[in-house]
Amino acid sequence: MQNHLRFLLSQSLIGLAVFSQIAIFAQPSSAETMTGQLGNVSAEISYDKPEEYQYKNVRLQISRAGKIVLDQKLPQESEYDRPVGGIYEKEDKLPILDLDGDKEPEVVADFFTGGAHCCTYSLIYRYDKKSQKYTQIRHDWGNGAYRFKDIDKDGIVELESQDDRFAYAFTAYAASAYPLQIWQYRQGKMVDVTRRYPKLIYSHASELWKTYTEIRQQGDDGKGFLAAYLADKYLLGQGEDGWKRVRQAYTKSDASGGLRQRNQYFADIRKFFRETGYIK
Ligand SMILES: [Ca+2]
Ligand SMILES: [Ca+2]
Repeated sequence: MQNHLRFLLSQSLIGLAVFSQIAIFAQPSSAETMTGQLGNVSAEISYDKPEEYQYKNVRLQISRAGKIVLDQKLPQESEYDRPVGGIYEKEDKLPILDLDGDKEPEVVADFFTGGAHCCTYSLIYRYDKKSQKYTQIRHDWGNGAYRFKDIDKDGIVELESQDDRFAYAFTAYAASAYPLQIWQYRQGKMVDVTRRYPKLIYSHASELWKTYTEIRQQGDDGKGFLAAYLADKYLLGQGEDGWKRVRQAYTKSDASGGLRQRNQYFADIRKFFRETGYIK
């Protein structure tokens, strides 16, 4: 349960941070800012004081040794799409860190598009020495969030998250569960490196299984958790063993559904796992 709760908590923390900001700064006027700095790189996100949950004139400025090298208005999906802090250090802190260990800091701007729980995304800016300009990629985290964590202790952070494609895939959102997903930022791209961390996947799978048994006792059929557990098992190269446990478990929970429904659920999993790359 713990991992799942932690992710839910981190999601609602983003919401809380945003709403408390709105509560404090109710009256409109001048700009709000979020800043960060590492070495000679500093950056600032600014926006008009939010009104009615709407954020306007969201701008990013990046400076090197005090000289502004990027100054642009950021594209928002809507006016509810807003910058969020709190993922790294403090709430008003804009993450600037060397994500790939090449001694050049990247700027990471996180956003929340608004709505009940969706969606968060990051804009990652890297400096191109040749053109002396910043280039940017966008990474979508979906309903979930992520955190920076140097998992293998090599001095370069990984971005620990969960596979959001599992939201709504087998059951309602509230009962959905997610396999572990770990990313590294390399040569300007995000690389899924989850399979390199079997110990973490193993304990993640154990947590999912534990939660599955808990929610079964509360009357949920556990379809979301079984699917996420099985995905973790595939990441470990233990798909067959995973299926064995899932088949045994889902027999028990099948009293009302019947054999057809069970077979359909398993077929849906196989199809989804092929589409999402868990089954190769
Ligand atoms: Ca770098
Ligand atoms: Ca690392």
